[in-house]
Amino acid sequence: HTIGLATADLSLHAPSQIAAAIKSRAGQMRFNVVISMTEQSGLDAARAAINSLLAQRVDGLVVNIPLQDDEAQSLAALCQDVPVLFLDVSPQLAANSVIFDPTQGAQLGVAHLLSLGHRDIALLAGPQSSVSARLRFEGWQAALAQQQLQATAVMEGDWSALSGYQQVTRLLNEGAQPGAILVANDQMALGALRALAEAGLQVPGEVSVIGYDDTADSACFIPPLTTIKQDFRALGNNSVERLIAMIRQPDAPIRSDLLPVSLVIRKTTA
Ligand code: IPT
Repeated sequence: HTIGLATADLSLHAPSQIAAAIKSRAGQMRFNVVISMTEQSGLDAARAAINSLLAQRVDGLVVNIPLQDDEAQSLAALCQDVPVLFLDVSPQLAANSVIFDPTQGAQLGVAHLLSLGHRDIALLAGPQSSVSARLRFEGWQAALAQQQLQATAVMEGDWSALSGYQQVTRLLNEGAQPGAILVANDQMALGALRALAEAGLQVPGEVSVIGYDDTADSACFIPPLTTIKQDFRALGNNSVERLIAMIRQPDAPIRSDLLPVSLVIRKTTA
């Protein structure tokens, strides 16, 4: 039996760790995994990836590509009788999905900074073409608004470390110096740490930084990164078990599972 994994760019840390976790759980359950990767965002690239997996006669599909609701619906229709499970869609979508709770993650980050007394908070969001990036960004803004606060600066990167470095360098060059930066993923936080170090700013003494993901390397950043942990191993286990259950019981009702995230406090916040 074979599972098809259609995935976002595996040069990014989160999708590659998710793919590793899926591969490892599938192996334990005696399923093969074939992978099709998209380098571009958008519906056409996702459709091509899924078509290539369907042509290989997979028994079910896991789709870890950011998709709008209408895009996910049309791809689910394309799969016809082959069960499909989405990992990067909105929790509102009526489709089979397993996703990390984006609202909880955003709230945990804001609450941590507020508890440390921060009020001057900048946001470094992920690419707004991605549903998860948007939900994290909106979650931050909602959590700040609850305390009658607004972000003092808003930046957007493309998930890469380099984009985090460039965005924060630009912010600092404009003369801004926020007390804290909420970053939508650990890779961009890595770039932000470099920008702050080059500007001679102490983390966390002068600027606090929170990441998002808790990828395997984040505990080894300088300083070790405080972040929102998405447990990729749990997602791998959960999604493989769900998909195999869907393969065995094709007419089970549609279900959207929300996985909790957690705050990991290390050395970049004070
Ligand atoms: C999401 C990561 O949090 C982010 O860092 C980036 O790698 C992105 O994937 C790539 O699409 S995790 C996803 C399951 C929402």
